[in-house]
Amino acid sequence: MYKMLDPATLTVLVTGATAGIGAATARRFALAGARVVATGRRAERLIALRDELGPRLHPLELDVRDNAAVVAALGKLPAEFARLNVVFANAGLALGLDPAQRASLDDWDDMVDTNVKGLLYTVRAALPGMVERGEGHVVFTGSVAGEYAYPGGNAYGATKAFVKQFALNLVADLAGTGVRVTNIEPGMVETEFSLVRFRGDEARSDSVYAGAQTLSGEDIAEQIFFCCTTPRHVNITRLQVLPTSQSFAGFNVARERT
Ligand code: NDP
Ligand code: 8X3
Repeated sequence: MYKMLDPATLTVLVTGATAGIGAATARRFALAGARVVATGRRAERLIALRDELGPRLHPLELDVRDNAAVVAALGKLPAEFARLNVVFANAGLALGLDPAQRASLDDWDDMVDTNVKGLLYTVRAALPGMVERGEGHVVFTGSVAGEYAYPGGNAYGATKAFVKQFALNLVADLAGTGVRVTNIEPGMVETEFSLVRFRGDEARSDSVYAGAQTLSGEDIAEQIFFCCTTPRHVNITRLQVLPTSQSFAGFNVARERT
């Protein structure tokens, strides 16, 4: 019988655990017996998760864009949560869908600060401990948007392309350390993602998912749980997960009017 890791032996940090994929992943691990440090900016949602899942979940209000806060928070985790085995750097967002020439530079800054720099801060703060202990797992939420271009994807897709390449370069750096790296690359997942992208416009957000059989946060959480509980000699470096109903549309050609 193939032997998976016992989730009860794992301590998991999840950034962006207040909604969507992160919340589902925090639940998946905690319900399987892992200790979970759940982070995000919305403290009341973290407290609700702790109330739901019990003391196995440690709520930690944290904005990943603030490196000093990330370093301080990870440096003073309670002893039972301090030895992280899994760091899921998931916090991220898309803002807007305008073409580059009309996109907001503030939105681009925010996406780079969160999806790129916040992810780097999280990893840099957590990595030395895992390398020292000779075992650990870094997991990112990349995206199909880091691989395939679409109109309006501009800076968002580029942040996810960064995540993909950073993950691969981490695999190179960490060879022989016992630390694994996985970039999970979802397609369409129905979360608060589009509500954030369209600044709370519910009708526009709903229209993204209308009539489509989407993935849920739970679908992605299950794949992450699988990647993290495979035996330690197995490293799933990239995993692209689409709804069965989603595919790629190919090239578009702008034509002169005849
Ligand atoms: P949600 O909007 O549902 O969740 C995003 C999470 O990120 C929230 O918990 C939010 O918490 C957190 N977050 C955002 N900014 C910060 C910040 N500065 N500091 C800390 N936490 C932050 O979206 P998803 O669950 O869909 O998104 C999770 C990840 O998945 C993102 O990286 C996204 O790019 C990626 N992804 C999503 C896909 C989709 O179709 N939904 C597909 C592919 C990838 P809070 O606001 O409380 O801080
Ligand atoms: C989220 C998927 O296609 O909306 O990363 O960019 S997409």
